[in-house]
Amino acid sequence: MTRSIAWLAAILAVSVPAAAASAHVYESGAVTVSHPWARATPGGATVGAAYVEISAKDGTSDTLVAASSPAAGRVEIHTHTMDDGVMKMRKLEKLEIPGGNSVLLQPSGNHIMLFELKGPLKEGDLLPVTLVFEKAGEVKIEATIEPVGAKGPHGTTGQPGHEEHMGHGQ
Ligand SMILES: [Cu+2]
Repeated sequence: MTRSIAWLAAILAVSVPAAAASAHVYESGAVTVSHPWARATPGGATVGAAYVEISAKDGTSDTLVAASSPAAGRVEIHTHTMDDGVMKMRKLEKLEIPGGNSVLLQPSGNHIMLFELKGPLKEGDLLPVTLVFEKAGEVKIEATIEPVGAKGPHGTTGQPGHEEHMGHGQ
């Protein structure tokens, strides 16, 4: 019940172009997922990546345990590690979200990896992704698809800030 209201609120929030910076935030249980975005994929690429900011309320914690998307055959939680000076991706079985903290998934860091894309991710589209948390359960989000080389959501150049960008225009 609470979750469906939050989901509805999120839909309403992203559908109002002039919405304030609080738009594009999804809440479930103690977990908040903010500013999901993905990079457009070039040509015939069949893999892509999506990024979000996840936080858990003070005094709680949760764990991201899985992800899926109707746009991809398989979705994994990934991290990057340096191995002899070479960046490598490694699958994570889970990603802890400590209470009172915010975990940022971003290029060159933790990310949501999409395999077997059913089509290219096109700039300006929305990519539906379902995140599964141990306690909060499923959180359905829609990632804005940013240009191929984007470093952050909505035309920012890095961290998804909370004040500096305008409405999301969806
Ligand atoms: Cu990856």
